[in-house]
Amino acid sequence: MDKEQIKEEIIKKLRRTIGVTPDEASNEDIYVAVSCTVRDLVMDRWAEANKQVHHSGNKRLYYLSAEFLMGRALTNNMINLELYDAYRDALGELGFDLDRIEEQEADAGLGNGGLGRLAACFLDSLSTLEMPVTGCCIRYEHGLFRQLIEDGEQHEAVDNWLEHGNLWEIARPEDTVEVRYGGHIEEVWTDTGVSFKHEGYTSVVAYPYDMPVIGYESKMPATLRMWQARAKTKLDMKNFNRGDYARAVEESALVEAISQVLYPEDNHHQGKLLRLKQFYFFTSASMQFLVRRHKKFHGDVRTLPDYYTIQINDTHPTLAIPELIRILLDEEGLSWDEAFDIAFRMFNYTNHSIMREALERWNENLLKELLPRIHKIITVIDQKLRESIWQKWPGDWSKIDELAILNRGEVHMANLCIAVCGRVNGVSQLHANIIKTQTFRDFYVLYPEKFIGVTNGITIRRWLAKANPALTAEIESRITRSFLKDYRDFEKLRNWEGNAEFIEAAARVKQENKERFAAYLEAKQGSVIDPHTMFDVQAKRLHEYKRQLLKILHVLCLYFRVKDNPHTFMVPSTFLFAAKAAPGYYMAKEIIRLIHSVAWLIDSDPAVRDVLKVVFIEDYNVSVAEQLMPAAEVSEQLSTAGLEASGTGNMKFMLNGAVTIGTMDGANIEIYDAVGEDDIFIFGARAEELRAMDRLCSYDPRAVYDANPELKRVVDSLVSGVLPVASNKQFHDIYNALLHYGSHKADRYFVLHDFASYDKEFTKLMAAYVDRDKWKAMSARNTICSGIFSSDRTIHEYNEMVWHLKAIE
Ligand code: 26W
Repeated sequence: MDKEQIKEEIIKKLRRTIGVTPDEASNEDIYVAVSCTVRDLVMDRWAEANKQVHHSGNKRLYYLSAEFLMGRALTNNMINLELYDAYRDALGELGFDLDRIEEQEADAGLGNGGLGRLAACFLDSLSTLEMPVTGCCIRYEHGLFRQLIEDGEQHEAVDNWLEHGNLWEIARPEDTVEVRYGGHIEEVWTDTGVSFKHEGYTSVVAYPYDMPVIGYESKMPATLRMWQARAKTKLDMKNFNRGDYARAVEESALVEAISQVLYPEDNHHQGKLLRLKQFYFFTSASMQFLVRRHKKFHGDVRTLPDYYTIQINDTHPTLAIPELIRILLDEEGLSWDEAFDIAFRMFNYTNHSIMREALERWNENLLKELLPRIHKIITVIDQKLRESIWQKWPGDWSKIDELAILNRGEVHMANLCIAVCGRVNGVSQLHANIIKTQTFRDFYVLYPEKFIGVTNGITIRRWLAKANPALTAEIESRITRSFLKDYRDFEKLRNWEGNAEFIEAAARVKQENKERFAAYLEAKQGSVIDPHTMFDVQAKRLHEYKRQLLKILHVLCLYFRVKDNPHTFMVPSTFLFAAKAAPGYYMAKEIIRLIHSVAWLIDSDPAVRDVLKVVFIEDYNVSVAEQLMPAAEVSEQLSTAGLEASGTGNMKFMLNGAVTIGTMDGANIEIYDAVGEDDIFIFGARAEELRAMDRLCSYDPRAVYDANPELKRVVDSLVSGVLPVASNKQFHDIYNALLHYGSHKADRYFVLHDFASYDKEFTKLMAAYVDRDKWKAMSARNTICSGIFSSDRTIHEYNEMVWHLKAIE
């Protein structure tokens, strides 16, 4: 389509779908009309592609994930259809600004953080690589909460992303399935053996909506299938007729609660019944649908593994395994051996966190009561696993204790995954090694061939072409646009390494992006920042292991230095924080409060506020990240070594030319390998050092504190009264977490330990920053070396090692 055709189509949609003329249309009307025209184009390709997969018998990936953090669709789709410029011009001629139109769309915030955003990037890459995939998740009525800051504290408001409807989804009533909970299992004996009858259950309707996700110039859009929970009958007429209206709708409300809301805990497992219902809900629906579709096109369930491969995104969708086995046994009449064999060939599992509190374990009785048949199947898998453990380590009960699925009244989901899945992967090289040598050490002895590492990636369509069009233009004018389709072409940028013109051009773009971001932030929340200061950014979920605390304590340290000595060397800096804390995570919320307190302290001090500024960016989400990444100059990646599985924000910053200051953790290590020691700032203890300290209980934070007067002053200020706080509430709990508790538990995340090392490296970073030519070259080199972090490369590796899909011709 060209500009004129686009104008025509938009006007037609305005008239026919909305009933307004262009001169009467609001931004929202235009958003709807424009989206409909883009959707039409996506739909055409989607229909063709799905038909081709069904008939060609190409293998399809089912990517099961409790979260898909999609963000907005409209302009991303335009870019991937290579129609962005045409649309922008067409709209301009109609008197509309595409940037304003874009803002009409609510973010699809169906995820917490890294795991959910990774799933979204994967769909874009899979489609770009023309590989067939269906992502399966829950259609949460409310995604991740909106963050409000009042008096420096986080409050939560409900996310209403569906309020104005969702143009990107299509209901598929014909694919509705039923999911059953509770009840009991009757054994029925016949001549041919035993079969099982589920009785007394409660059923929930799983109602699907599909969203097409189109990659760059793709003929194979991905499908995101979102399941909504519905009651079989909305209204219980018996109660209604008796006049009991509340009771009449009560049951349906209870049922529909299943897809009401995304749980906001990240990296922290709590065994809530509703959450277990959610997980079974979408995995059961997805497996029933998969089997149904397979039978429709290919007949025999025994050939399932030839047509489908399934990826389990962390353990949340684990119940898909016993659910598929249940369908094969109870509904398709296969034997245990046949059903197991099929499951063993279809499932794979990605681990995303080694934090103890992230490992999912469910109370066995809870699971048994909610899902009696699934429990029974898990018992049989557990039995099989125990047999292989016993064979490997005869007589060693401690191994069984550690590796069994059912143990001490709990169901260990990771163990179930590893027992059944063909491949188990970590998400960075370090993380894959930790999994093999620590977290799942004995499993690695039992099944060495299963364990692999596939380093995460990010889609360069969204995180470069969409977020940073100016930098994209500079790159494209040198190496053409082909890298958007073929990630290997990004390497051509290496020829521009050290090229003064490219370096200057990238620096000019960075400055413009900083200015645009400053304007954006002022409009968004009234914060005024100076685009001529250094933009230093830490943006990620708030978690103690990510150590936002280390950063803010260091800012306090800088504050005291400037205050004591106005001539101290200091790069005028803006420290930007963006982070949501889980609503029930007290320490994380305290850290948000502290960041605001330090911001106020500096703002109120004329001696310091011209060189230092702290701003907390409210309500961080995908769309905010798209504005932020291109403007960042310093990327803060401070996690305690060994605890950040990969990180993907680190890659987004690098791609956009920010220089990393970070620990040797997760993918930071691979960023270091890619860019080389001169263009990154590495600090802090290594993972092995910290492990040794943990093992020997040799870390003494108080000794660190006593030995460093500057650090002591900073820590003391948490409780001394110098920090401005609402209602006189100081920061005793943070202070105590650093110094007190039983000695072995104080400063669990080694903040004080790494403080001096961070400070030293930050000083080096500031020296590099003022050497303008040097810094610009560093920044450009970070972009140039970031090609391996394309999620297209990640998908390529999964495909070689795990899925073996064929691209559609
Ligand atoms: C059950 C509670 C719970 C909820 C979410 C446990 C664990 C999670 C996620 C797996 C946490 C998560 O998002 N992990 C992040 O995954 C990213 C993608 O692989 C990595 O880049 C991050 O390092 C990792 O923290």
